[in-house]
Amino acid sequence: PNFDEAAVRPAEYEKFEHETPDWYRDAKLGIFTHWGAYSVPGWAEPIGPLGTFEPEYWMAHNPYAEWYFNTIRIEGSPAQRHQQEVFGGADYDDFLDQWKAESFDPDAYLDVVASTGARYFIPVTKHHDGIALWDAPGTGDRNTVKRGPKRDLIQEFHDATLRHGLRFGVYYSTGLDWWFSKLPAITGSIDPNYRPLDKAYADYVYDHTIDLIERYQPSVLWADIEWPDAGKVPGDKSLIEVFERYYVAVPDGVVNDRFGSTHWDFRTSEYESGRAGEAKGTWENTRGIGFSFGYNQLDDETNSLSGPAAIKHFVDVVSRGGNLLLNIGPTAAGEIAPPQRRTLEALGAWNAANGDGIFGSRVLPADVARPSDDRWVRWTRTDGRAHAFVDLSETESAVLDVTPAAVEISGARASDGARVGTDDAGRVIVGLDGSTRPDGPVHVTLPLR
Ligand code: FUL
Repeated sequence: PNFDEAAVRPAEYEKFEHETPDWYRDAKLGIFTHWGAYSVPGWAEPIGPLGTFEPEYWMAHNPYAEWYFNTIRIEGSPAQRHQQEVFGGADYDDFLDQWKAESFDPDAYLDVVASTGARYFIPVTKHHDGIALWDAPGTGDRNTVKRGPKRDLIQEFHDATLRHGLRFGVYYSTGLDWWFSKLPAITGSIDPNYRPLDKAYADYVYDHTIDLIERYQPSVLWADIEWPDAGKVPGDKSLIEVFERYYVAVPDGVVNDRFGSTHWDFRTSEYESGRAGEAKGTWENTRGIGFSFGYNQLDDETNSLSGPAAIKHFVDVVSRGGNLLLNIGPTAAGEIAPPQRRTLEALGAWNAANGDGIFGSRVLPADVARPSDDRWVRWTRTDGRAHAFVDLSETESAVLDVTPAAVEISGARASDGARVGTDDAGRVIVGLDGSTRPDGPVHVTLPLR
């Protein structure tokens, strides 16, 4: 969820305003990873996407498997019954010890990530369950170095990410920590009663964030559910100091909008939630391949993005000036389940062929060409060229709504399997070239005048 737009930003944060670095605007695709003790039960009801349910219903039937520790504490929830039937109502922390990460090879994992064409990778370093994936200060033995996998998973992800030539970022749950705070389960909207706002928690989050910055110099700081209120105001261990130190350590780093109404380099939307903010400035949409971020054994082809659907979602986001942070939820062993793997492979194959019209692109102004949903068409712009992406999976051809004077129609080129030409009325038509349907939108390039 996003922060309250109406809140006023304290003046101390104004000094952080600056242009978003080009690397982030050019990157377009990031890969997220939610991996934790919750990946052991790996169970949630795949009811649908965030942003389409009332909060009370959402929480009792939460499709986010990484929320398992919350959902099983809601009386009468199907997850609570599941926890009773399958695990005899055992403690959540037993999952930390059962989590072995036995098949996890960070380089093999980053091979998959890099093959999608993604330019940055962001693992969860601590989710709302409070378990750190590195030896975080003050966590005692409740981290993956001391228990469960017995590995510094963030260091391993970090090193493999850099070896693969990608930017490394971190997700850290600033706003919720169900271990530190011992607050009751969240049954409706995440109002401040459910969030630890006190100075002790603010200091804890500060120490963790500074430790992440010092150890891993992350190019992205991805907070969630706000910075604790007591740490937002000037003083010892404040968020102001975090930003000061962060931009010194990582001058071209970026931070998301989930610290609160303080400062951000980019806004976030999540599935269908917060999409109104996509119209403004730099933004990133995030979602899982299914309806969960953490691995959910009940997510399958019927409720997950197919390869072509993921490609269309990605192209749609890029055409409107956004980045996509697409999530992988590996199994507790550290494997990527086949429905997710197939989607990532399809996205990667399509990007390898068509990415020249995607990565580094910008929004094409509407006076040059217009998108369409009837016959699905999206546009981008790179140096001197307009790019149309046309879904021909259910139709033989589509008309491009392009201003003739703005492009050189005679210079139009279509990707393999498609052809482009004009009809008697001078309209630009894209059609299939032969009978095989491509695994994603076809790509037409038009020189800009
Ligand atoms: C949300 C969290 O509550 C989800 O579990 C997930 O981490 C998503 C990216 O952000 O706010």
